[in-house]
Amino acid sequence: MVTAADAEGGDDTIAKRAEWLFRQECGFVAGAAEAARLPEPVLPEVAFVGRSNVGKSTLINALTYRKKLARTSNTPGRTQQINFFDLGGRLMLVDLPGYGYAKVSRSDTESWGRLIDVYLSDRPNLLRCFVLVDSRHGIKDTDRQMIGMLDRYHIPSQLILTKTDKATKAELAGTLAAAGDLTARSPYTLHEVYQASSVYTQPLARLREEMAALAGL
Ligand SMILES: Nc1nc2c(ncn2[C@@H]2O[C@H](COP(=O)(O)OP(=O)(O)O)[C@@H](O)[C@H]2O)c(=O)[nH]1
Ligand SMILES: [Mg+2]
Repeated sequence: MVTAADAEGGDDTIAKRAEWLFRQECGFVAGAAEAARLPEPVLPEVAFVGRSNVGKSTLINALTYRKKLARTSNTPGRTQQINFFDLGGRLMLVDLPGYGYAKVSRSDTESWGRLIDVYLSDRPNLLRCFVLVDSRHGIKDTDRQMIGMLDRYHIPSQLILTKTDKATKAELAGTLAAAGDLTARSPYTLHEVYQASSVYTQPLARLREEMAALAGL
């Protein structure tokens, strides 16, 4: 097998390995709207979750240097399925359906809960769930509920503040403070809080390194 180190001429830093990993082929594997359609839990897996429109699809595209891998949309609340993307046969990237969209019906909210519940309750290969929060809007009750759910399932979570290019300094500082409070209180949430933007993508390198490490590279 060609390893990341080989591909990079033996230059074996985590930064290089992460860069290598995220430039590997990445393909859509499955879209599961029901538990029966979930792919086998074979690869190490990381999931992305957050309120509708928070920038999940945009982040997955930016991380993988692609434009249209995960569908981005201006119409929130549409993707009610769990989408799986295989990155180089090393890591599964999982786009969970967004929550907290006001116009979604109660029955849709319930089916969202059931699907997420089934997925989170029985996914031994799920190594981390990244919870995305809009850096302008701060942490909402639905985000706290999501973190609470991940805690109950003992799934390590980590916050990513999105759209930092659009936030004022005061908004970002407020969201960072709230994020600090939350991570201090939530037993399964890592303390490091990431920032992400589709405009200033340099900080994404750190996030890729974290995921490459989870993939065992
Ligand atoms: N300026 C800016 N816009 C963003 C960023 N991330 C996402 N968006 C926009 O926010 C909207 C929702 O993004 P999308 O990725 O579809 O959100 P999702 O519903 O969480 O998957 C789209 O119009 C994106 O172009 C960002 O970092 N900066
Ligand atoms: Mg999306």
